[in-house]
Amino acid sequence: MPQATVNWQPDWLPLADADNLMAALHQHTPWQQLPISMFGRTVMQPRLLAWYGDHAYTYSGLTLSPRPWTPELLDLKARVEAATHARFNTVLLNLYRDGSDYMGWHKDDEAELGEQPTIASVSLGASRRFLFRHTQSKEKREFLLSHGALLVMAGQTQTYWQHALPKTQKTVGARINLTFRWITPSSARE
Ligand SMILES: O=C(O)CCC(=O)C(=O)O
Ligand SMILES: [Mn+2]
Repeated sequence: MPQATVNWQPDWLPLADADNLMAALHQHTPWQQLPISMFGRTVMQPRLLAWYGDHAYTYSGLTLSPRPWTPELLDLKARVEAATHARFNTVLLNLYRDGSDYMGWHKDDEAELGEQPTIASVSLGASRRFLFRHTQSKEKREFLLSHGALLVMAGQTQTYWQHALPKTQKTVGARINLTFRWITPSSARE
């Protein structure tokens, strides 16, 4: 991909580990559905989420306090750090309950992520299509994110490409996605 650094490992997590993690996270995570303001209107997000780690997360005027790391998430963080040679201090969990839950086109370019963030995404459960679209050329790329896949976005990816997880008409079960991020709180930035 031009002007991007993307690494896709479809069978990254061993199947038994992926199965155990999917079951545990699906059942035990305190999932929340939050409102988002779009074009001056407030609607519910088409997915559930949970936020863990060392720093709060601010988006669309909402600040989410972090939940403390769990043993499962710390273990997964260590494995993701070993695979990517990067460090992470927070993780966003998204639960797509079925094919009608989705995430629209966006960049992960919030100020607290800094310039050229490395974001590591682990997928569990139902396979879903993940799309990239170049902001200028409109060129598209597609990856299938299946149970146990690791997708790493780094370098200039968030500057030049948007990404999305589209709805699907197919009958699909639940999918959980975890994006590990390094957040620098605003108080620590100049
Ligand atoms: O569910 C996914 O694979 C993508 C999630 C995402 O882009 C995000 O949380 O910012
Ligand atoms: Mn994103």
